Formats: sequence, structure tokens, C-alpha cells
Amino acid sequence: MTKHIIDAAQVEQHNASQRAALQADYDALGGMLSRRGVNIEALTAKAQTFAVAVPSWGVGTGGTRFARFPGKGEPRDVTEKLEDCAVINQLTRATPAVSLHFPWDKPTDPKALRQQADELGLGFDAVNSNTFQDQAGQAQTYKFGSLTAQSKAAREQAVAHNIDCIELGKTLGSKGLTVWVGDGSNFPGQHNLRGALERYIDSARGIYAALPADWLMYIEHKLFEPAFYCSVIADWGTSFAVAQTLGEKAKCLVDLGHHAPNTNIEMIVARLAQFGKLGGFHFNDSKYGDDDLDSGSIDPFQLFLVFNELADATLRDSAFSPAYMLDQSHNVTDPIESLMSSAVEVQRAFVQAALVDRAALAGFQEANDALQSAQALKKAFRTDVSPILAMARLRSGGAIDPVAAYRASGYREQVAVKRPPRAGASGSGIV
Ligand code: PSV
Ligand code: MN
Ligand code: MN
Repeated sequence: MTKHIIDAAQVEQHNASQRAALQADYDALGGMLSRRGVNIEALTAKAQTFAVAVPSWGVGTGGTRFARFPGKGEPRDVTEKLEDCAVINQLTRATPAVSLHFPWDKPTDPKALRQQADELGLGFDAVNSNTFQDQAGQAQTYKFGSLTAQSKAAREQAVAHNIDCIELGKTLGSKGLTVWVGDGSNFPGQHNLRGALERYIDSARGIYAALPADWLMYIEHKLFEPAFYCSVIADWGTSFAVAQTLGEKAKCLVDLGHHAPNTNIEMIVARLAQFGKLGGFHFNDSKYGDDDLDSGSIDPFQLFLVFNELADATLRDSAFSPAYMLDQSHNVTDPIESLMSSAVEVQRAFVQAALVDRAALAGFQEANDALQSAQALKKAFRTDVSPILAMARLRSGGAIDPVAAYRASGYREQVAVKRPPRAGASGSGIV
């Protein structure tokens, strides 16, 4: 039986106080949707199937390149991170898996970690490798790159680390490896642009060869940072070419924050899905760059448009199921609250996209009726599906209002006592 971190009676008490109001809102929305020919019960059941993985690194307070201000009761190790992730899933019922990052989360006893996750009702999503930082005692530096470094020894070390991640992931029950490298250059001429990508592909082949048959390798692109002139895997085109070159088990991972402002990300999603290379997402939001803000906090319409493409792709191929993960960094909020809010916002976009009247939309498109086509999308986007999301949570055993239930539980205050503040309030926290 799943061990609940927050007393189930407290969640029940919270739900009891909100149940009548929710039912009234749900009935009103159900009536409105039925006049549109939509069955609210089917949508609620669909919402209950939604899942997005939580990044282990998201439950700590992040930082900027200037400073990190530690939060109260931050998890000190991977076991405490799992406890926080379990709280997020207990209250939202939308985050049953955790995405680990090695070596940050390297467990001393992987089997024990898997058992802890089992007890908390959690599984492990893709594991992430880290060759964008040097670790203590490491033989080769990544200062001038990892998988693309000029130094053969550095490249080999980076490949070996990725293979270690696969081995650890196997013990944990993970089925994927996400590879993001910060490799690139800061000056024109610093790299031979083609040579760097050739070295990347050569290294990536070594990792790919170690993938178990039922694993996927997710290649994550990012326009810039830490490299400011060129990144080796800067865009979806490069990521796509690499994935094609490596083979069936290599797919592209789209982190929403890894594009230039105003990039049409939903079109990237449509393209990658069309050619069978859309592997998964890191959801977050941004205004300027890789801001790692909470999902849906800046441009919820873009998130909806991404899910509109995903809904279209699912209609064309029912087996289509990219991996959904959050990737955020929290500086001024409680990370648990932010991750719960983000999970709900991504789930909201998923449900709103299911509301699009696809037959009507196709008709407007065929008739070249641009205005009504846009309105068909807006109609779904403007529908406040909050009662559906709350009812889905309630029926799945979660909280009607996760943030309110979390605050009422006093969890943060309790862990603040158990987990004293970490030393050092400054220094670069950005990764
Ligand atoms: C890089 O900016 C990134 O988005 C990659 O997913 C990393 O693994 C992650 O952030 C965590 O720092
Ligand atoms: Mn990411
Ligand atoms: Mn990022």
C-alpha cells in the first residue's frame, strides 16, 4: 500500500470543505459542455489518465547565475527529494514518476531507492546525464566540451558517464536517458562547426550502443547557454538529424525554454511528430530564454497550441506517447507549490486540447475560413476546465485545491525542522 507523506485524513478534511462548491461548478460546466455536445464525464476520465514526470532537481530552490537563496526545508539528498515528489503526486495525482539527474542524485543503494519509490507510489522516468559540470575527483575537465571535446579522453569519460547513467537507470526501472550537453563555443572560429557535430555523433553512437532494447535516448537541444556563440545541439533540426543518424531508439526532446523568443514551438512539435522523432518534453515557461519559469505562467496559449498538435498526432497514431516531464527552477516560490501548479497547468492544456471540435476545425480549414479556424481553437482554450481537473484529482484520491491542502498540512514547516538550512547562500546555482 502506498505510504502517504501527508496525513490522508487532512486531505479528506480539505476536500470535505470544498466538495459542495466543486460539485456546483462541475454541474454548471457539465451543462454548458453538453450543449456543445461534449460529455464532461469522458473528459474527467481522460484528465485522470494524464501524467507528467517531476524533475528531482526542481524540488530544491534553484538560483540565478548571481546567487542562490536557499529555501526552508530543502531536500538534502535524493531520498528527501523523493519525499517531496511524493507530496506533489499525493495532492495532484498527476505526477507518478520522477526524473533523476546523475551524479546529483546518485544513490548509494539504487535498489533501496527503488524500494523507497515503490513505497511512495512513485516510478522513475528518464534519467538525465550531466556532463556540463566537472565533478570532484573527475580525471578530465569538461571546460572545453564533453561529448564533442577535442580531448579524446574527455569524450570517453563523458560517454562512460552516460553508460553509468543507463546502468543505474536499469536498476531503478527507468526506460530512457536524456542527454543534454552544454557543448559549444563562445567565439567564431573557436570550433570547426562541422567537426564538433561529427565528434558528438561519434560519442553518441557509443552511448546508443549501450541502450537496452526497450529504452529510448532523448536528445535535448538548446539554442544557447552556456555557449554564447554556437551550441553543438542548438535546434530541433540538428537534434532530428542526430536522432535519424543514431537509429530508432533515438528521439528528440523539446524543452519549451530552449528556443529563441517567438519561435513557433507547436510547429516543431508537429514536424517531429510527423516524422516519428518526437520523444518527449521538458515543460516550463519563459519570456526571454531558458527562464525555467512555471508552466503556463507566461504563455498558456502556447502550451495549449502544443497540446493541440499532440492531440492531432494522437488521433493519427493511437500508439503515439511522448514522455512528459517538467523542467523548472524556482527562486521565489515554494518548489512543491510551483511544481504542483505546473503539473495542473500542463494537465489543463491537455484537457483543453481535447475540447477542440476537430471536425468543425477541419471544415473551417478546408473552407479557408481563417477566422473561424482560429475561433475554434480559442473556444477550447477559453473554456475554464478547472472543475474537471479538480474532480479528476478528487476521484483519483488527490486534493481539490492542491496548494491550499499543502499549505494547510504544514508540510514545509515540518520538514524545515528536520532539514536544517544548507550552508552557503551565494554562488552560481544555475545549470
Ligand atoms: C539545460 O538547460 C536543461 O534544460 C537540461 O534539461 C538539464 O539537464 C536541465 O536543464 C537541468 O539543469
Ligand atoms: Mn531541460
Ligand atoms: Mn534548460
